[in-house]
Amino acid sequence: MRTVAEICVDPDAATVHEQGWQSWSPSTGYRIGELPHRWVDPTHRTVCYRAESDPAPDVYNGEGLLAVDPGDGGPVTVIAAAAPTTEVPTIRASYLDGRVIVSANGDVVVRIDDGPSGVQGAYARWADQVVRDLSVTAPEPAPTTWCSWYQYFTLVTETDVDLNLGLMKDLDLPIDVVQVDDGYQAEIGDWLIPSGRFANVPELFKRITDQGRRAGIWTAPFLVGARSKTFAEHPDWLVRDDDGEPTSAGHNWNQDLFALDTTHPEAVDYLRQVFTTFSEWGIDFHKIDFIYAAALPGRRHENATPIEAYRQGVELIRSHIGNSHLLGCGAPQLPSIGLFDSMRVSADIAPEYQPGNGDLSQPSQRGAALNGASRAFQHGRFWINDPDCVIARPDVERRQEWAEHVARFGGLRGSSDGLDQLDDWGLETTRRLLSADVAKYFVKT
Ligand code: 9PG
Repeated sequence: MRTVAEICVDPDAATVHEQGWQSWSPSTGYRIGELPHRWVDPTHRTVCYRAESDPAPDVYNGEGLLAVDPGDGGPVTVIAAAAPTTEVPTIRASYLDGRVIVSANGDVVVRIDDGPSGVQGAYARWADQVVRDLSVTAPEPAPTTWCSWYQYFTLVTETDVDLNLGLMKDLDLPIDVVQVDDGYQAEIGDWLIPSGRFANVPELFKRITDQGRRAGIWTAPFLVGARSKTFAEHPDWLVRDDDGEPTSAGHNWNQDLFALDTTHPEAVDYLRQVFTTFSEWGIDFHKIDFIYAAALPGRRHENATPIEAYRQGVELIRSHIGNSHLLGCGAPQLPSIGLFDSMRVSADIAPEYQPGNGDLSQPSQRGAALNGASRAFQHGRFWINDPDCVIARPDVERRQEWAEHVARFGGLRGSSDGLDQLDDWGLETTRRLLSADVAKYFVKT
């Protein structure tokens, strides 16, 4: 780490803004002395934060991006990765004797910004510069979706999807894409083998497209679960530690997770087979999730940096899905610039306002809203922001607040209730949020 900036601040009014590594990493501003949001359970460090970055609890930490508002009316300082799609330095900040001292472990730019709209404005002007430098084309408005996750979770059945397909027709809801989430597949890594709850996955997608809607699917393409057939049959496809053991990609679904080596020719061939098959099934909307896995440090078949391996993996998927819509999730944010149509910018929404264990990377309205606001500047620049789905059924705590958040920050508009669960308010709110002309929400400075 070397010092890259020393900023004089008013300690009673200054704020330090952190931007986390990936979709679910808490990102927000703090008053000096306020402790930043961190993992509670260490397994979430790999799944929801940056595995290789371990800041002390009282040190502010941005992954490739951090901003300081001095609180005295002076300019905002933005410290950012100099080449955000190549190298994402860890940036740390601490307060000492009237100054915020910022250090980084790689190349950064330091921008002194005295333009309007505070930290969001300063971030937006930095992002404008990034997309100009990288020639990133402005995103198109995203289609509206219905997603199976936030009602049915992993227990979703083919019948559940059919029920909702019928209801969205009867209710005449403006849903472009029906996106089947986690649960259709036998295991994490075995994407072409159906779970016992689905009789015929391609036939289900055909019923979706026959109704005039687009078919969407969830995968975690760079994860391999310890229970999967892929893990048992192809241990050589995994990213490995220096000691030759498969690198941990964390733990979820009651099993250990590992990372697919996106530079291994056979793994590449497997991904080609999976996504080509999906295209044959008529799928043209892809939510690719837990994709931080491809950017974990470790040994790979080819001598690629983790970010190179990550981008190769996403570009490979892109090359097999034609003009389909690509939504990233659990995705390192800066390494994803220029690769996605839309991007989850937050932790998951949940019917609960507070996260169960207090960790804001975990499902909760509070955590989801936190990042949706602090990452608003990305919307319309890097991609369409996905603030996560609308859930509007009566058992959702503070549901009006969540609807207001999506109305304000939502680029991607999705519904994720069982449509039979909605009361009048829930249905009208869902209809209103899905009907909005979202292009007008693009933030411009
Ligand atoms: C499917 C879900 C949904 C959801 C995604 C993602 O262990 N974790 O910390 C953890 C974080 C997020 C998460 C699951 C687990 O949710 O964001 O929309 O697709 O996967 O499993």
